[in-house]
Amino acid sequence: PPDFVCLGESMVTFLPSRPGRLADVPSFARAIGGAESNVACALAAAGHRVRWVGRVGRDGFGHHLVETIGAYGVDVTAVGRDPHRPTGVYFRTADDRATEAHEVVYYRAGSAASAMSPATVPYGSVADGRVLHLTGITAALSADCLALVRELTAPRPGRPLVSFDVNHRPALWRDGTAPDVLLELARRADLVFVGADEAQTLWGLTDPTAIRAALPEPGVLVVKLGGEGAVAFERCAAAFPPETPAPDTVTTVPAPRVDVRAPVGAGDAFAAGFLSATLRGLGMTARLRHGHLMAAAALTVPGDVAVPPRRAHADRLAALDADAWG
Ligand code: KDG
Repeated sequence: PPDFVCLGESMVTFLPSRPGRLADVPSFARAIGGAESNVACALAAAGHRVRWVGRVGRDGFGHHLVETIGAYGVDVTAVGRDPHRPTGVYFRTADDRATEAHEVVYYRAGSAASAMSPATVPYGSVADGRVLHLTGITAALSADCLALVRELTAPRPGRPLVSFDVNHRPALWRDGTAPDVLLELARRADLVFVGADEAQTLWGLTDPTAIRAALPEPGVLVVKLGGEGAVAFERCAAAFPPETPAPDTVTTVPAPRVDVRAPVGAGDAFAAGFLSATLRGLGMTARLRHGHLMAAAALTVPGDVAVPPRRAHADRLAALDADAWG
């Protein structure tokens, strides 16, 4: 069985040949995207056994995604192929550092992945890993996809550890339900990643302690503070007497300074570094550092997925003393 199962929609991504408005860009290069498969590729590159579960069309783009993600060493045997619906694609601007000019255009409504549901995704293909990684993107794709994420996050005996990245994508949530749905799902997970910027947009909360107060259930909550770093709340062993809320250990680790080429994919890389270090049983500071190191690799390439540092190299960097970490 795999260490990790990552479930979600992957898309062919078109990276513009130059910065500027999409209306002005003359050509695009094909790449791959999809938050969960980005995490899967990074985890495979870090040496883990990983399966990506998704659904693609029986078309050239679907074949390309499956082949490319498979070439990272990710198990793609459980990916569904839909004979009737297309593989999703998306375009985004190159100078997409949260500027006014930033544009993301999805062509994914009615995609093959939007037909993922408790009926089309066998529970056994998703639940046999040690960790199941999901994101809030899947919940936004269709009612069926939301039902699937609800099923996979429902408490049940033998459930793998559920990791949930809130991943709020405003363009996918037109009906105003994102704040409630994403909070509901995050509260059912064991490990949650959220950006302070997302928490601000969704719930009007930026202070990590306030975010933790709104999301007390997950054993671990990681709040990402952009270029500043990240803070993790980890619930300590059960408190006594049992009605006393278990206290948290709080760990803050600054992010290394890097020359950002494109921020897309950095959150996924962070999650992969953190998850990898978690499975290796590393302490919280090291888990956050491995998250930052993977993110740094993704930030410095134009596409979503970077070649991460080798494990031994990352371990040496993560072990540097606090001075090196700002
Ligand atoms: O995290 C990166 C993703 O946002 C990108 O790969 C595309 O999955 C994607 C999405 O839905 O935005």
